[in-house]
Amino acid sequence: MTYLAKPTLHHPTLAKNRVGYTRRDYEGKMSTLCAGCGHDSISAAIIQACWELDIEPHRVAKLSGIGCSSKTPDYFLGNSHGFNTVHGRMPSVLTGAYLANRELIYLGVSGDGDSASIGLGQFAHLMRRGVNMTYIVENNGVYGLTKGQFSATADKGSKSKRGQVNVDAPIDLATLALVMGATFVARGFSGDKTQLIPLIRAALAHQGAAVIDVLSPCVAFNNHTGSTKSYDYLREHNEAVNRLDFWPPREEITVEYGEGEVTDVGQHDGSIVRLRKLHADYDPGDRIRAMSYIQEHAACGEVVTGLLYVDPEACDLHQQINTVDQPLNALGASDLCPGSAALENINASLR
Ligand SMILES: Cc1ncc(C[n+]2csc(CCOP(=O)(O)OP(=O)(O)O)c2C)c(N)n1
Ligand code: SF4
Ligand SMILES: [Mg+2]
Repeated sequence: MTYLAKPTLHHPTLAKNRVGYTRRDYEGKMSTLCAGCGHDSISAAIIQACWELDIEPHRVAKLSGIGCSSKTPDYFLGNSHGFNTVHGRMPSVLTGAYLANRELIYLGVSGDGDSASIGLGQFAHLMRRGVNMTYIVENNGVYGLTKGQFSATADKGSKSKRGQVNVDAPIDLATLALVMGATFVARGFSGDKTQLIPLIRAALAHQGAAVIDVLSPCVAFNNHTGSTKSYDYLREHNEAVNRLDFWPPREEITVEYGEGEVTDVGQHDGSIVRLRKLHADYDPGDRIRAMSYIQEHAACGEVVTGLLYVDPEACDLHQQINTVDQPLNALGASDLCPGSAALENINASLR
């Protein structure tokens, strides 16, 4: 039941992060999802990533659409701001919130139905505008909440639980994010938290549009033979192109690797993404090659995961449209409405 809160009492010896919170302070209510649902593993990875990054929970705004995936923000970061929007409309609400207040850390959580079916237009425009946020798609290839219809990410030829064959071509959200201009694009698997947690940490630190398409099996409707989004299929066909380590600006890099095995990518805020290559020919700095790489491997039934593309020089929406630094609710009436003389000046400058 969604109203079930977890007990707030913490064991006094629980480890605290630098800002004084235990991992449990990043949890939410009890999950009501099916036992074994991939989405719950993603919630756990978000909790771990935010705790490790020493993010103060009240600095996060989590937004979602409609679906089992979009319900999950209730199950993590219970002390953060939250907004559960209409189906497929999270991107525009997130954009508005970000324009009004850039001081929060924006986390969008959505499903493949929410983002690739009803919300496809919203998804595309969010990417091309460079909104500074982390967008996690919990991708199971079906509409889990409405009992397992194929979504637009279901592979052509894959089978439903009742044996129906999907005849439509799939939409690959990582490729679409690349085409539309996202500056951090990754793919993960809910069954591989070792890969997923650093991806979430790096995405949260990225100053631009960051997307992680996380394959997240639906155990109730899409975990059978013939499905290409089941645990078994994803374990067998997962091709990780790299492994990631991530250090925030203030942390000293302590892990050593042999020369030639790793590439360090510095992000705007001084944080470092360290990539260990697993595929010698993969370059996450090459947007065009990333698209063809994903598609070439998809054609052989392989699911490419890891950090697929990053632009460390990303420029975000506020920079592009040159807005004021302060949140709009901190501006006075005279700033928000500077009067007819100011309007006259603007009009004159446009004549
Ligand atoms: C405007 C509108 N149309 C349809 C629905 C019904 N509906 C609810 S959730 C959903 C699909 C959810 O699929 P997805 O985003 O993949 O989430 P999942 O449940 O698989 O995690 C649909 C079609 C709705 N709530 N609102
Ligand atoms: S129906 Fe599928 S997506 Fe929804 S909670 Fe159950 S396993 Fe997860
Ligand atoms: Mg889904």
